[in-house]
Amino acid sequence: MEGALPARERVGVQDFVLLDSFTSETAFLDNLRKRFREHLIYTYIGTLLVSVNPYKELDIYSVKQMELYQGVNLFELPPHIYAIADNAYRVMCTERNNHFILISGESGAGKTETSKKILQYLAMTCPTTDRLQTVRDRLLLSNPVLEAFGNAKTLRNDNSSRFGKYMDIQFDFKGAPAGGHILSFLIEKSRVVHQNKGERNFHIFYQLLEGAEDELIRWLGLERNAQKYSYLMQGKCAKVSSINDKNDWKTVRKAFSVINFTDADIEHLFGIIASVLYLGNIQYEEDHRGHAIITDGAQIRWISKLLGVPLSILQEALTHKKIEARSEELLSPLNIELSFYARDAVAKAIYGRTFNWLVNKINGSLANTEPPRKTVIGLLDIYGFEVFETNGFEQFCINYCNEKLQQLFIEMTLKAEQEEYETEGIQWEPVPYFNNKIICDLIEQRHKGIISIMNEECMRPGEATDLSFLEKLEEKVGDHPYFLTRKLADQKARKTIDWVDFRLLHYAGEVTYCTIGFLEKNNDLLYRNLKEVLVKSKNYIIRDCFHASELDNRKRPETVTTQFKHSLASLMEILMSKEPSYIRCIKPNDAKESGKFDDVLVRHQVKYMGLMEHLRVRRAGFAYRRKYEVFLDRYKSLCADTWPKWHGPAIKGVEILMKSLGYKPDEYELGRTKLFIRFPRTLFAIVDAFELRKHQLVSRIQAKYKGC
Ligand code: AOV
Ligand code: MG
Repeated sequence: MEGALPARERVGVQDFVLLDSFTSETAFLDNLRKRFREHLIYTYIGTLLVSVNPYKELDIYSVKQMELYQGVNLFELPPHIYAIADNAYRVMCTERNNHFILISGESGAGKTETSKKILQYLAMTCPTTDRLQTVRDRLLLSNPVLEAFGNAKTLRNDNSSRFGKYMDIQFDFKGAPAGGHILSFLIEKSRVVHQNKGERNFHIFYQLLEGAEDELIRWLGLERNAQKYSYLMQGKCAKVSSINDKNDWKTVRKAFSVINFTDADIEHLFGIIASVLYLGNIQYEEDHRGHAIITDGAQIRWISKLLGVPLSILQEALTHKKIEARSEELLSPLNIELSFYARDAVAKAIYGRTFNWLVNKINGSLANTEPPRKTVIGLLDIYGFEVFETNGFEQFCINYCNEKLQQLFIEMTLKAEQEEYETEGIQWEPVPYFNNKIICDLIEQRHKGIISIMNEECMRPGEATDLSFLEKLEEKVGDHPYFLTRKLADQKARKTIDWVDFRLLHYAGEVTYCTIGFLEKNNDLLYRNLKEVLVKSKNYIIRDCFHASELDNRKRPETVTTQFKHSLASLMEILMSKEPSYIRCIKPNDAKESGKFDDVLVRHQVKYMGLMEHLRVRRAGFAYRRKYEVFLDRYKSLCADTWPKWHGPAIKGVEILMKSLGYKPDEYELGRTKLFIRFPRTLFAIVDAFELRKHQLVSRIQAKYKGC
């Protein structure tokens, strides 16, 4: 009888560090499985939190739970994302430094849900005033808007993030949320014009058709039936049982008003969304010279109205290309294929840029106008590693981004930690781990990496093709151990790789990429005359998004992967300067089912995330470390010999202090410049909680007297 088992047998341990046979992967998995069966989805490895997606609502996110975790030390309550958030918040308040919480895991593992719940926790539990209430609401409501425009149903996740998001929550000196800022990364705009079977376009299109007020629908000239729009029907699944588009529309609508959208903003914004739908329905036929002409003028008339561009010029731009010949501009008619290309390119461009406009607009409403010094907690929620039957340019970018985050994790935990023991002269048996830098280099190295090779091919318009790109790859990185093509493969692997594919051995598994479309998507060109039309649009969002300076031919725009590489590099810099907390999300099964724990799938994730290595380092290492001076300054009041002032060397003072605190010699080590404690005990917790309460009390008193 299961209920008769001792608690530890039944529910496992809440920190993997406490496992008896801690080095065995099987023991690790057993513990995770036991806990999952008991709906205990969170487990620590020291201060890192492992989360397994329950695929069902659990009663662990109530206001009561939030209150429970407030101001309580990490290990005093069952593992929870609230504990991680609270810990980051408390350290931020007491040490006045910046933090970030890195939430990672593959597609569908639960990153976005975790990030939303953490934001809710911080927004609900931090002190606030009436004025700050608005900031809090805006922070919370920015989520449904960005999800509506940036998430979509994929085969892996019904609410899959198709953009990367890094959000700074700014706190004032009282620890109250004072503002925020969002950085977004590379939205998957190809989804606007094409979806694979079983997938959808971005949620907002369906929400608009299902939920919008009759008046808006009429103004936009739309029909409510998604089947009428070609861009919405390629995946053949406009309706999804887990999604309520009508309700979601209501939330988005409410969010718009809180984020300060005017009626004009809404009209212009949805004018663009509707224009995308109309673009998708434009059809062409061939005239007797093989030139494309638009078959039905209804769509284009609506676009002309909604985007505020002259009909004839728009029509011309969707069927012609402007070319420069001897300082003269000529209009060359397009064939059907190129006209479709031009049509899709506009749809992608206006959607992608409108998304960026939206992020800026939200940032405007979250901007903190108060000058006092602020500290931040950053939340990173990106698109997770993904593998489909066919993987293209988008998966390449997404998986590259995940490689970079894994690299950051390794750099900041496994590598940095072990190097620190060495430099501090602490006795240490190195724990070997797989460093994925080799894959990051393969992708992003200057001149030699896949991105550089792709960019070089993009510089040869008219000559280069996706296949010539593949050949260049074979020539330049063909001997790399993590790269393979059909030509380079042995007999067995050859069967599984097509002639147009290349395969990368990512840290999270093999992915075979089909090169078709790589160059075009990397170039991301929009014909000049289409840009000219958009620059002159009367729709002010479009005008904000397309500047006349783009028409300057001398400037070659950066390719998509170059921009992405740069934005990831600056993200890494931002993160490296902050104190990290980690949440590693695990997907328990591929069927999105609750209660199902697929051993093979989970074991694979535990392996590639380096969780066993992390555990080994944690077990053998020290969870807490501080410079002697900092430690002494903070805790000297706890010992008569070091209070009020210690005059000798800091290391000596720390030694005396540690003894007086009752620590045994094997519980800590004294390094060259720092003190290392294996498992900091609740003593610090008491001190920390005391300090936080003191801090909050002082803030409240200050706030009270400020008004006098
Ligand atoms: P992801 O962000 O990691 O995938 P999500 O956070 O969107 O994954 O989670 C996928 C789905 O799992 C959600 O829509 C919920 O149905 C369910 N889920 C996740 N976490 C929880 C939880 N704590 N409690 C209940 N249900 C949960 V991706 O954005 O595709 O990489 O790109
Ligand atoms: Mg997500």
